Amino acid sequence: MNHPLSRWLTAVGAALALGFVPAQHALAQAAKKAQVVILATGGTIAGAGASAANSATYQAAKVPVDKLLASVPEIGNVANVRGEQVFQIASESFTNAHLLQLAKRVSALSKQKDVDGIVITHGTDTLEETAFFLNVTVRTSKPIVVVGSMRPGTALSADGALNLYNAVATAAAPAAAGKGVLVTMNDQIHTGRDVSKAVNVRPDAFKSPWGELGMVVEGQTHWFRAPVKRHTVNSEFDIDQIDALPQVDIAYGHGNASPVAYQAFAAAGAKALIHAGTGNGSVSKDVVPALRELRSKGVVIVRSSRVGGGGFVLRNAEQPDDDYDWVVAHDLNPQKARLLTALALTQTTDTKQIQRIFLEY
Ligand code: DAS
Repeated sequence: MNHPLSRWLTAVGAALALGFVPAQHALAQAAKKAQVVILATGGTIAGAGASAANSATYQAAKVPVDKLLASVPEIGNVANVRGEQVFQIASESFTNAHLLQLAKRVSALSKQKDVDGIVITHGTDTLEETAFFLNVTVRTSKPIVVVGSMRPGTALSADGALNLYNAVATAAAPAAAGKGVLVTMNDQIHTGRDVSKAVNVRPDAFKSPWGELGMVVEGQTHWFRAPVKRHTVNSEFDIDQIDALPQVDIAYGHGNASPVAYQAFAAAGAKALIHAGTGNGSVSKDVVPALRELRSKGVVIVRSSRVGGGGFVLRNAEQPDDDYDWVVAHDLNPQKARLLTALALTQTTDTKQIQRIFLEY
């Protein structure tokens, strides 16, 4: 039994018996798994409540990213992941500075050869804004998935763990590439462009007025639609070239409306105002003169609608936008219109160009 071949066979037999070959197989498998980076920013998905019954009373932005990843070990089955704690805040407190910093980090990571996909864990309150902003400013076709949760991990039937697993599975899915920034919530895959938080206390909170793109079930993505508006690699905006956003504010349309809020925002330096109008973005006759005067002073006026849920603001329908030189937000809600207007103003103050941008993104 001293022959070299017999010694090799003995070694192989021992290796099989001790499981080393599966380890080599496992190494080969790991090498095939996508490399996904998880950027944590806070929110309920990192929240903690006092008891399991606290599904709505809790503190957001408590659990650090390493604990978040450790709480869902199954994500290691769908990708090789590593985490970064970018912020630890409730997302209602996001500022333009947070948005720019996060987008620049996403952009930098997307350029790394050892990064195949990026997941951002985020509070749900402004999740749609971040997803929309990344969709228009990060020039990559690699999957970027924004995810949150409606219940903290400490609650009965918490949704964060599966939402996170689904987000990683989607970021690791080759089919997710080139579809722009995605949002995975409640087993659904939404485009960051359309999705909005429509319910404030249920796991099925996120809706897209034109429908979700697909679903992710047991780690597999299933697609039924693809975005048609410009995004990521087809965008004229590049976060690497943007270091500040002009101030744009939003004022709500309602009965008994007054122009005071619009005038105050403009006096405080707003370069544009988003009117979150009733119905088709309509403007009260008591507000129109003030908006026309602000427009004459160079403030860009954008009509959006407070209605949400589908449809879009029609130009020159109930308001003579051409005469007033106003812009319509088309189907974008006020909070997304604020971001697109700010981005447009980094490049132009020409309202015809700004209107084009609203129709293309
Ligand atoms: N305050 C909410 C936020 O951080 C909690 C959440 O729903 O994530 O957006």
